[in-house]
Amino acid sequence: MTKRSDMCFKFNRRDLMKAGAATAAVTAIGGLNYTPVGAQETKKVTLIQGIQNDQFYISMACGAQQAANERGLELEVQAGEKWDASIQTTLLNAVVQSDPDAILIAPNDRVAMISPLRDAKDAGIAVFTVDTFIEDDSIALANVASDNILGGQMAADALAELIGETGKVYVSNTIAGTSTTDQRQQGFEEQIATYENIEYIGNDYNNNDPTTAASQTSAQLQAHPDLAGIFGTNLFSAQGAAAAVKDAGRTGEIKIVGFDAGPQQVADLQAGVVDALIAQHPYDIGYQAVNLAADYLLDGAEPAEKVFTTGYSVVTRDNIEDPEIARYLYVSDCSELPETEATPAG
Ligand code: T6T
Repeated sequence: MTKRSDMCFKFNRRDLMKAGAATAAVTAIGGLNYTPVGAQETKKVTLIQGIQNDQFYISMACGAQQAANERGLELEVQAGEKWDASIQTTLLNAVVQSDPDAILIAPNDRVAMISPLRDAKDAGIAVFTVDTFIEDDSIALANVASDNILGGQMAADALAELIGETGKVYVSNTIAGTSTTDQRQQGFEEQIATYENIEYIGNDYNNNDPTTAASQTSAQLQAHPDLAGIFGTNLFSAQGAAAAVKDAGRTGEIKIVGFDAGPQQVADLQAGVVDALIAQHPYDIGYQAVNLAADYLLDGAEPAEKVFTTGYSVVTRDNIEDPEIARYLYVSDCSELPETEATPAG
């Protein structure tokens, strides 16, 4: 089977978005809905994001909506207000009650979300994980995500280069048990250990809260006045680290590599507080995951692989104006997507 990631799609995202979702032939007569013989009912897919108000997941939802429009699926998007497995379990259970045909979810914890997702699968719902995964690969039909160990390694190499391969480095991480950020830290630690003149002083967990990330980073700056570099493992960690360095008046002196490419991160990069961003391709994750769900729901085709990996773009002040880079900056609303031709997946 040809994987979607192997195919090139040329389209204008915004025009297609405006075209709206294709609908199945459901007719209302006398207040009753019925589906004519031979017509297929519209399949319903619910995307459960990792958390609300995170431009990574907003961009992912734009790609998911685009694919839903193209494939004639109904898409609903849900998210909890905090990164918390118990809040997400309550939300997931409510979504299961609403009986969608498929659920796409970024699980908040690699272990705690196994059992609620098994219940969803047992209820007859097709489950796909996007971004994060769970430690049981018998539940989701596939995971669509970045290669997060690789991303952590890329961050280590970028930071090593920025600090001239010498000095102390620190990691601001989110919440242990989050598969993506666990793997980014792992990749970073493995790779940074290959630089003999770099000392890794360890990490803090900031509970996915930029204010906590900022105060923890400030404390590390006090404890290690000779700190050379910082890796923020996601959007909120990187934002918090940048705020602390700016506050300490040490912009440019301490190098920061941030994962993700939200608007505040881009502003920090342009202001010289952050030096490189490892941008994921969340639009492509959403686009590809909905297409996999459509293949399964509409054509009965199971995914050819268990894991589909999307790409990265390393964003710096030197390349940020390049349209091939700029199109991967995250958006707060789908209307902000560039008018350029897009090549989803990769
Ligand atoms: O980095 C992304 C995502 O990949 C991760 O799983 C959680 O944090 C983000 O959503 C950014 O805030």
